[in-house]
Amino acid sequence: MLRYLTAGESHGKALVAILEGLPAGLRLEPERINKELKRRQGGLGRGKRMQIESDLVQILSGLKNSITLASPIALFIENKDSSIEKLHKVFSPRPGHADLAGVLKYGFSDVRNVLERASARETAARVGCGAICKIFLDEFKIKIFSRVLTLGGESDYQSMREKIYEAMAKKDTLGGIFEVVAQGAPVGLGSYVQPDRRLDGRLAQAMVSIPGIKAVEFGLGFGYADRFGSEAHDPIYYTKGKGFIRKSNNAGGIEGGISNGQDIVIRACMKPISTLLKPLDSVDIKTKKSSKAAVERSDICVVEAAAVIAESACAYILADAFLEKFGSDSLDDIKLNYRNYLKRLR
Ligand code: EPS
Repeated sequence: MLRYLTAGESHGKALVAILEGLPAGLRLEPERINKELKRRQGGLGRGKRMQIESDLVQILSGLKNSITLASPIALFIENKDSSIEKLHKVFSPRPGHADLAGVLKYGFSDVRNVLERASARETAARVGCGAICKIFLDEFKIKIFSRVLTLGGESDYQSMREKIYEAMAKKDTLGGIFEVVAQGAPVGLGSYVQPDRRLDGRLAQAMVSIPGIKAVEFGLGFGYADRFGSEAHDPIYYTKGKGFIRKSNNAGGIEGGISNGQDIVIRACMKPISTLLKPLDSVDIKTKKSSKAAVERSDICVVEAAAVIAESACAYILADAFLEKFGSDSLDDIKLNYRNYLKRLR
């Protein structure tokens, strides 16, 4: 139902996105999108680039009087640092980045041709689209939150801060684990009937497509591996007022690729940023001689930002699955369909 494309290089003129498939009749104000863009720019361990950029969106199409027309929505986010034409060439690929695989794949002689688009700056455009999906989901009281669980192996705020300072002092970087929770999603989003319709599969793809994400789990996740089935699954009960209920949520809100009405709980692991101020061994792609990897201005840790991006990724997938189930042309029609569905469930 929904689709989006983004374009833009990290130090190009701007980031743009086209989001298509939203129904007519939804009120969109840029302030709400800007709030999400700002959240993405923050967090412990952000580098100097975020002092330069203050991402603000312009909505170029798809609206009249701030209301969606069901036509494609085009977003534009300007880069303050748009120095792409003046930036120096890069010859030593960074281990962990797209640099080496990218130059070999596309036949480039300058790693910059890869890193400009592979940069996580692209995620500003994605968050723009995700913010709009959040606004849509709000109409149905579906809310998405996130929190950082660990950072460099530490789990309380003070230790996380100290670990970041330690990484800074050592000229190193850090990753971590975050959790995204979607509350209020109805039973019935996604399907088991085809592999590509499974909601968890779709969410996993969206999570792992965020730069730096190396693992994802739902509910109990890897914890399922060492439990008996009797300890792992969520027993089903029924009460007249509430209908079918569970007293646990090990499934993380998804069974058989379908949302089951419980909170959808996703956790993801982000690797440490691959630009190191004390660089790892690499090879100069021109001379083929040993060298140290390129050092670019970078962040120390972006796990908090990744959690915000993951909220957006989750919002996009849930909005897509919602439109698939309840129609996608007019917000009023979708609301009627949704009310009817809830009535049938009761
Ligand atoms: C990034 C390198 C840094 C990050 C950037 C991702 O940019 P710069 O090289 O301009 O300092 O700050 O992230 C963003 C710009 C952003 O908006 O998140 C990289 O190489 O991936």
